[in-house]
Amino acid sequence: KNKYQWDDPLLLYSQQLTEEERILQSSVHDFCRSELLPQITKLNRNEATGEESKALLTQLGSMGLLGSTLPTKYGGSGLGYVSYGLIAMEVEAIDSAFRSSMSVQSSLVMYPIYKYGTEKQREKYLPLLATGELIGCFGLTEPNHGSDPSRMETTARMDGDHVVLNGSKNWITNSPIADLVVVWAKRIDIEGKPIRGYLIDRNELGAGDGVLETPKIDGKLSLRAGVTGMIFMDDVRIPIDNEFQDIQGLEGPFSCLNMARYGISWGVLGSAQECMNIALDYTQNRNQFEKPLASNQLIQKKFSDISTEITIAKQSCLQVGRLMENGMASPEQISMIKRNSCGKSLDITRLCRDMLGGNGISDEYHVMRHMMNLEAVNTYEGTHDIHSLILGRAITGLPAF
Ligand code: TGC
Ligand code: FAD
Repeated sequence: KNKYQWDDPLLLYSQQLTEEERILQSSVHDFCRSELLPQITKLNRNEATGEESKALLTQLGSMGLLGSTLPTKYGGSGLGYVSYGLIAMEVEAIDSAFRSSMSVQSSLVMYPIYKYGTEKQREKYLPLLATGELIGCFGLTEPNHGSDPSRMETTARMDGDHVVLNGSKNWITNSPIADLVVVWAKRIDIEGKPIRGYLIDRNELGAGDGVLETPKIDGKLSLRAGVTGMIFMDDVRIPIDNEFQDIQGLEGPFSCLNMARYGISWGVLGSAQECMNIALDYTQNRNQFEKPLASNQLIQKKFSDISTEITIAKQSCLQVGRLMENGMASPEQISMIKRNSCGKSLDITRLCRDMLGGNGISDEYHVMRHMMNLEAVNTYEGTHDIHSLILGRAITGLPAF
């Protein structure tokens, strides 16, 4: 009889990863435990400042974790999508805000510059983004338009060889500390598919180039170890070269979101696995009614459910990652795993919080911090229900938006 490995039930780690992927996963795991874990409770308790968030990105950059799928020529690490997923999982096992910062920099800023920028922009920005010397953000969501970005109100107006941007964006990860702002706006002179992407280099805006403000949003009860803000643009004037070429309409932002949603699908399983491990240790060591909590049937059923969901979810992420590496993945497959991983992981963190009893509400045990983080992760990059509707449209052929 083959021995069951409760910590790798379907032998994903031992049999389905390449040697390089296993080594990478193990080294990122060690880095996260030694460098990131010791910071997290204090950062979360006090809400991270901009300076602290910048320092985190420099740390991630020093390990080659920013833009890791991009070619080494541009400062990337030339890794495959499964490796990217494993990195996201290890980082998010510490905190979703850390993974968020990494996702935005890699998938929502470096990726569009790599895919849609000019060669000059790639050479100028990507290596500095890869080290964390420059920080970027991605502005799609607006105060009046979250799930329905096609109705965005931000405009782009041509002015000779420049573009003038007006509008506001809301809930933007890292906007308060961003040097580069990727922003999506509607060209008022174009009918049909007017949405275009723009790269605002904050350090190059001069006195007559309008006003760009990116205030921080205070008082978050989720992702407190990262900074989130707004973007206000009042006649912000940038060269037309900073409009992304060869991409029109919503396909522009959504092609970036595919990458980030995929990373989230792996990432949240890191949070779920971490909470399971903490709850397992806790219930094996805490006695009530003169026996370990873990010896009760109700507790064991919870662990069976949790382990099954995490294991099946990891397999689905691995399959989509391999399809991406072979150029065969569809956006709906990514919607399926983003929705499943986030919803299930959120439920798992709640169950784990419960198993820790009163101690579960203390930040020293980490579980409730993960639970609160996943409320935001379940909402951003397309809410759980929006991904249901994307899948529903693909199944029935009928859009329900
Ligand atoms: P729809 O008609 O479906 O599509 C419009 C055009 O876009 C194309 N498209 C895609 N292309 C590539 N990948 C995808 N996933 C795509 N989805 C759609 C589509 O083919 C079409 O192209 P074309 O050439 O025909 O024009 O557009 P819709 O307006 O009906 O879309 C509806 C819906 C609900 C699917 C969409 O709006 C949606 O996904 N809403 C959710 C919004 C969202 O995800 N926002 C995320 C903001 S960024 C963020 O949250 C970052 S958090 C970062 C962090 O901290 O980690
Ligand atoms: P709404 O669209 O108003 O939705 C509210 C509720 O209504 C949800 O439950 C939704 O599922 C439901 N709903 C909406 N439409 C329908 C429908 N047709 N049928 C049924 N139910 C529906 N955005 C960026 O552009 N860049 C970022 O970096 C970024 N970072 C973020 C960081 C954080 C911490 C958070 C919280 C958000 C971030 N976002 C970012 C924004 C995020 O993508 C949006 O919050 C998300 O897309 C949902 O939009 P909304 O908040 O406007 O909610």
